[in-house]
Amino acid sequence: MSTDIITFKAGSPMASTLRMDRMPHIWCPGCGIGSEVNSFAEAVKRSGIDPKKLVVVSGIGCTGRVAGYVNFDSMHTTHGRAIPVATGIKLANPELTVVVFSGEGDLAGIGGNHLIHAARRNMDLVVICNNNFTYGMTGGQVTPTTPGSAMASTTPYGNYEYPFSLPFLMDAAGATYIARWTSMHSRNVTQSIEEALLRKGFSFIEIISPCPTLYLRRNRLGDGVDQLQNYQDNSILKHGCDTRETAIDFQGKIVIGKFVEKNKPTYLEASDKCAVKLVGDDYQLYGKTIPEREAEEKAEKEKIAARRAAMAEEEAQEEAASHKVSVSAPAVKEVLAKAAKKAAAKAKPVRKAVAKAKTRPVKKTVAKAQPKKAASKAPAKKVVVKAAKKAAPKKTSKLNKTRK
Ligand SMILES: Cc1ncc(C[n+]2csc(CCOP(=O)(O)OP(=O)(O)O)c2C)c(N)n1
Ligand code: SF4
Ligand SMILES: [Mg+2]
Repeated sequence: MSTDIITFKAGSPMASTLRMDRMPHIWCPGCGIGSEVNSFAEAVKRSGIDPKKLVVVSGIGCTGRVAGYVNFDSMHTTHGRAIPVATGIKLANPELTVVVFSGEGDLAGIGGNHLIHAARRNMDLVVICNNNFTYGMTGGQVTPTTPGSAMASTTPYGNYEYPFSLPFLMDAAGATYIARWTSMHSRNVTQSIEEALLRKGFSFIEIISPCPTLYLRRNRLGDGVDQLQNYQDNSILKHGCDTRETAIDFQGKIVIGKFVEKNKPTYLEASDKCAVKLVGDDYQLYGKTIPEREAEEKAEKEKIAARRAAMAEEEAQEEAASHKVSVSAPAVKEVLAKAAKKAAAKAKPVRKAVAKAKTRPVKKTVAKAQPKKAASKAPAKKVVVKAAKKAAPKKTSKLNKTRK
């Protein structure tokens, strides 16, 4: 590997959360998985949890490769078995935060039974499901979420099966936190993952995502960017929405938001309670009584809160420092002053036109079109833009002349 690439990798802002020695990754251009991993890494950082106490488990598939790229303890398990492995890890060491990151085929197809039972038990896991409506890694077969009529390699005349709506399935099974976003909603994805990392119980986050290579191409839906535009145009934000209303039709509306957030005892809490009933307060799990474990948990929460507070303080200081530097450093000041002078000289004719437009015709238009109180800024803007455009061609033609 050339030194340039090594330096580039080491300097990446993702160097602490991704295994840079495994880069470049296998994901196709325009695939949504990469941006989801980015959101996940950001959420881990923002949450303040100890990365040494985090485990990521994936099944098989393109999404299943996530476990191999993140710089945390991780396991790439067999197809559909991410949830049982994650459950085992959580039960063996309840202090760990366990995240399952996998595809909808892996989680709701071959692993569907594990998914519903982990939700039913309120197992303390965060499940991130990349839903691209296809078995990406194996050539684009139909999955349990492929919308009706969509083409897949196994449904060449269009899908005639009834798809799952995963939020509805998870709600019916008992999940205590359910959210859905698309891979275009990176900030919301980060926020949901952060929330899920900091809560107890079974959290399910679905991310609708483009697979340009197998799903979009076969369905003639353009590339990844076209699909992000479709998400932008067709997403409907409905926090708390009844999950029965979250079905997705082929290229239809996509209801997004946080649908469910409720508390009930987790699997471990319920099993503790049962054990205490049987053997009394002396009951121990891995050599610790319940009050001892609770005290440890409280101490960990305090550490997390302290890390979050320190991060917030650091961010605030950075913000303040950036303002200070731009005002006080003399060299920067000089450069800014020069730039401002230059810009002012260049902008003169346009400014004049804008000023003219502002003083006369704008007022007239507003006065004619609307009563005084309701005068909107919109018509004024139009006139200003027109005036600016009038002035602009002069500038462009000069420029063209000099180029010639
Ligand atoms: C037991 C078993 N059956 C089938 C496969 C083949 N297989 C590998 S990945 C995959 C589909 C994965 O689809 P999904 O979970 O949606 O992930 P994506 O590739 O779309 O991210 C299948 C069927 C396998 N590896 N093991
Ligand atoms: S085949 Fe599809 S899901 Fe797999 S990496 Fe490529 S675009 Fe992503
Ligand atoms: Mg898939």
